[in-house]
Amino acid sequence: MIIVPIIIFTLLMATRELSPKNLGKVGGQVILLYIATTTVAIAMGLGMSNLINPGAGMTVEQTDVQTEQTPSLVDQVFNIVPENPFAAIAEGNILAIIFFTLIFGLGMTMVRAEVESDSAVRNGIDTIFDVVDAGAEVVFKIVWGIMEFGVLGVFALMAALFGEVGVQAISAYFTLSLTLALAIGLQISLVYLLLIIRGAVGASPVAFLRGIKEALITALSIRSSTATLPVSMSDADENLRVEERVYGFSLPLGATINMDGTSMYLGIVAVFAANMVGVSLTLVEQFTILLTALLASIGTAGVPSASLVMMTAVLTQVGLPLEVIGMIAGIDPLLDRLRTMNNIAGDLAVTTVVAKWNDAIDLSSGVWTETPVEFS
Ligand code: DAS
Repeated sequence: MIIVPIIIFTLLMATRELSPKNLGKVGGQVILLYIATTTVAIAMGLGMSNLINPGAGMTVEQTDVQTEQTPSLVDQVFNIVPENPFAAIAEGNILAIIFFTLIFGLGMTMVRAEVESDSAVRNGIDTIFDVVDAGAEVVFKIVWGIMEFGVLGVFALMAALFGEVGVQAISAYFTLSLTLALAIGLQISLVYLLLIIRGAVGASPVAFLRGIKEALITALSIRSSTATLPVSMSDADENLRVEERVYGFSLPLGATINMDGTSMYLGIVAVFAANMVGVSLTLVEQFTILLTALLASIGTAGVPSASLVMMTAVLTQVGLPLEVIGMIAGIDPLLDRLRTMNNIAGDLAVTTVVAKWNDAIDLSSGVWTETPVEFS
């Protein structure tokens, strides 16, 4: 019920941050790197899933697995552009809805930047964005209501699952958690620490970790990127010595649209759901999952368990049963902490390298000069 409103309101809200005025050189670098690290994260998650195969061997019979042949890769890409956006909404064509919403939102920010400040058009666009912000609040309220009562449903689904497949469910939850933890470990160590901090910035990955420690601990404990933002910004300013002209744009944007841990999880759960219903995903379907997870993660809110909501978009796109969301919701508070920590680490790693490229970081002060005592 809530998938389409969530996508439309949260994505339009996210595009408000992408106004052309801050899409200068720094903004462009930040957004391109956010898209790149998120794409790698999803590929890392899918790769790890194909290795570990979470949920395999625990086949539960499902009634609504849509067996219709997924369109070819070329058709999938062409189908992203809807012939009729309203028909796409009516049909629940998630990728097309996401695409049109992003284009419409970017159109609004571009028109807003071009017209006079007091023109009726600009006021109209501000009104639309205000309505969208209010709409997003209403939709989140509905989601929380669903999740409040959904706890009973989660209990029932997990009880039924354990009743149906017995202790195999425990191994399924274990492999799901292991897949996510390993993918996050690789993303943080290889992509952020080795490639970005050591490679592109030429600084000590250990110093970087010391510098963002508070933000990571906050993310682990409150599972909300948005609520961690003040800590991320103070770490960037005081420890990483990044100038505000970079982190003042990159971190609020990152908390809104850059969620590497979340997007990776969306891909992993899609493979988990496919394994649970005995469906093997073709490469085209996995590419569709990557694309949907990338676009859906842009719209995911930085609040606790936001993935569970956006997961509906990814599973719907590839015709997998939504029941799996209820089955894994019980362990989500644990996995959400890891995802949120990854989301924050990704925002700060990209912020650091963009600051380096724009001479907006002082690598001769803050954590960069302290000898890492506990790691020596
Ligand atoms: N808890 C979300 C966040 O704040 C992440 C998620 O649900 O995946 O980033």
